[in-house]
Amino acid sequence: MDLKKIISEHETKLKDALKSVDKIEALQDVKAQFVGKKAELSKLMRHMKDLPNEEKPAFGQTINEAKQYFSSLIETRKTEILEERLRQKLAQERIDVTLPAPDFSPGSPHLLRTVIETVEDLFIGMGYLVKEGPEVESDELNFEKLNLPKDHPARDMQDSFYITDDTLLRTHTSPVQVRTMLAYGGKEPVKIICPGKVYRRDDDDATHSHQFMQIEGLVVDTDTSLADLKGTLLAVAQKMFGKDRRIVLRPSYFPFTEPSFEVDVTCSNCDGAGCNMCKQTGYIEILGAGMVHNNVLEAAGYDSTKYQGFAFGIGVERIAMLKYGIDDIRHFYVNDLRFNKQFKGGQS
Ligand code: 2NM
Repeated sequence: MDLKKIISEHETKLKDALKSVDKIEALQDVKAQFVGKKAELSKLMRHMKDLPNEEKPAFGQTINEAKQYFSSLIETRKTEILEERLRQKLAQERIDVTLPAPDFSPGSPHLLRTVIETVEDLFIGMGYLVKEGPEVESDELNFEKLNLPKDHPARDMQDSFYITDDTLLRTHTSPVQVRTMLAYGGKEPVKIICPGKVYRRDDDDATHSHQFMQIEGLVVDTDTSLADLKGTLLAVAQKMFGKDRRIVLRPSYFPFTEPSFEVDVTCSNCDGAGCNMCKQTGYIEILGAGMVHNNVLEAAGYDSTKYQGFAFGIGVERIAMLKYGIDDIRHFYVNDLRFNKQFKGGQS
């Protein structure tokens, strides 16, 4: 038996096989075929027993060396295949940084959020704190402590969503102000605004919604006057509608303030002269306000002989509609992106 010749024949076959293999899985088969237990080379070992003793070591060594050599050929091919696979993967995953960026359609804040934040910024700048509270409120905090006892006719003004006999969806954010006054224990001055969602039983139409946003403000201190209220409201009007605006206070009625006012701002379109936008009046109503009723101060633990307060309530939708020329309050709630996207943080 010419062992060298047999090995050399296997070597040629192995090299041919390796040339045609380009998958790791197929390489496993080649490995089994040429160096595994069932490989031809391994079978040659059986002839060892027929050889004279002195030839046995050399015979075995030759076969083992051949196997090692074959294994190294297979390993080399394996490395080549893996490198080729990696090359292909990298080529496929190559990122073309010169491609135009996809339109990822960034979101924008809701217009009501923008208006609330604009008003918050103004008041934070004047030293106010922003306070929030629950939307489900007690009758006690939503009405009773705001000078609206159970039989008060003004409760009809705000038909509300009751959950139980004494819990309801808040009809204004005033209960947050009551909570704050109570928490201050009738001792500390109060200077807060309370933005948030409120609910009133109403038939929805272009100017009414059963759910809307409000920002209420409250200042309580020992030297608070109507002049402070008026200056504060002028700052709001000018922040929202331009620095040339003026305001007038018209007498009105709210159960929680005395005196109470409706506040009008000079029309930003005609500056008070009268035009279509202001229905020829020169003024547009923007909010309600007043000096906090003594009953409200007392119910919240403040001595009304020492403390006075002013308060106001702003309808966020109304301000947004006036400022941005929006004709239907329902636009704010239906989430039609064609509407929402027109206001990128207030820049329309
Ligand atoms: C308004 C108008 C007038 C108001 C009163 C209070 C409180 F809690 F201090 F009594 N908060 N907000 C108030 C006063 C709200 O909205 C049109």
